[in-house]
Amino acid sequence: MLRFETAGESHGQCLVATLTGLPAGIPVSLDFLNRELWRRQQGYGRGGRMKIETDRVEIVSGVRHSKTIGSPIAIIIENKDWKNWTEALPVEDVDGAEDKRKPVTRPRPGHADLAGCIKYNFHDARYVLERASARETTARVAVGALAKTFLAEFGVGILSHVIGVGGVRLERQAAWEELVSLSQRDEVTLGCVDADTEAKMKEFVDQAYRTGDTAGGVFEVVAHNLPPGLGSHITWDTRLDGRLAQAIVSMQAVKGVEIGFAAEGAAAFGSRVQDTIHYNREERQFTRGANRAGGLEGGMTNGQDILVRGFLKPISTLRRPLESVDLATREPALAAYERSDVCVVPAAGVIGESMVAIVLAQAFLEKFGGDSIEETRRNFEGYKEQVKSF
Ligand code: EPS
Repeated sequence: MLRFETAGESHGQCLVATLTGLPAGIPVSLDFLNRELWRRQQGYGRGGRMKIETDRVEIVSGVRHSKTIGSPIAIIIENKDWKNWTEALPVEDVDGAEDKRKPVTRPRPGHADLAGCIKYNFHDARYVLERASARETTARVAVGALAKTFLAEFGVGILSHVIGVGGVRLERQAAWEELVSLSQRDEVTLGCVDADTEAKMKEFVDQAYRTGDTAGGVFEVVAHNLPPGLGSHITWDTRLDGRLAQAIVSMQAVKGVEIGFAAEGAAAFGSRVQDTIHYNREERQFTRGANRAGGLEGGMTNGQDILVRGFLKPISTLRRPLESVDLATREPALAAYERSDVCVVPAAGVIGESMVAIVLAQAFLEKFGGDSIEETRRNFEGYKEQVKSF
């Protein structure tokens, strides 16, 4: 079973991730992992923190001579900002530490602050926000990059693009090649494949900047070249659609998820929604009339591209703060503001890719298993033969 965990706080020493269950023999490129971390840091609307950090992985176990060795992989990503927080967040209490705290007593509507304080019996939201922060997603992206590396061995690619910012929507489908070239860009604006739409998205973000507000949006993750039959229809918790939905909604600020054209489908007649089935005799292959199901039927991959969309609410830390209550005085007060991003939809797309990659790598290993990449490959090739001669 492939599993991962993250630890680390936004202004602590570092972020940590462990990934257990990858087969031995997968070639690992630190350049690729770091490039993925770089992609997560980009986008028009990112805040001051991204000017401080240059995220880079340090792998401390599980990879030797550029290959996985089967043992748990442990990753560390340094927080450069930690040097500004060593006195405010010491591990060991020392004399005078109390005065150096940076308490947050005016919870931000929409953030974890208030619920977390009530739950953990804190009267200062500092510890809650330190862990709830989307800084944690740096560790997810590092793990996701390893999952992508594993899947790439079998020709599977996972990329994303931004299809909505505020009220602006991309009105067409993007081709896989467009996502590939988007991912290779060295400058990221809003991660949209269409220049005119992206310009309108930028205007929306500018408006948020001008008014001390924030902007949400929608990203789409596409998983390309998957074999049919990952996941299963037989039990609720093996259904791949459910597992992908959980992975996407677990991301900070994501409030909704859509697989395929779910919202459109709910408003249309059934005859217009299902992807008709055809057979190409020459290629001896089943083909489909469309991909409205987003590559998943009955909780299994059907061989078409997986399409998963995440709906991101606007970030809850506002420069022009909303009404709240001071936890100490219980008097009305404006919510806390230190600094924040204005829009993070392109970064969320990269995180979404990582979450999808991790879930698909899990499903892949459930089906094909293997302690070494050679063993996984043999099992995979055997299944491919079976599918071909079906
Ligand atoms: C983030 C780092 C954070 C925020 C953001 C994501 O840094 P800081 O809190 O020091 O500004 O920029 O986190 C949030 C949006 C949030 O609500 O906590 C990052 O590395 O992505």
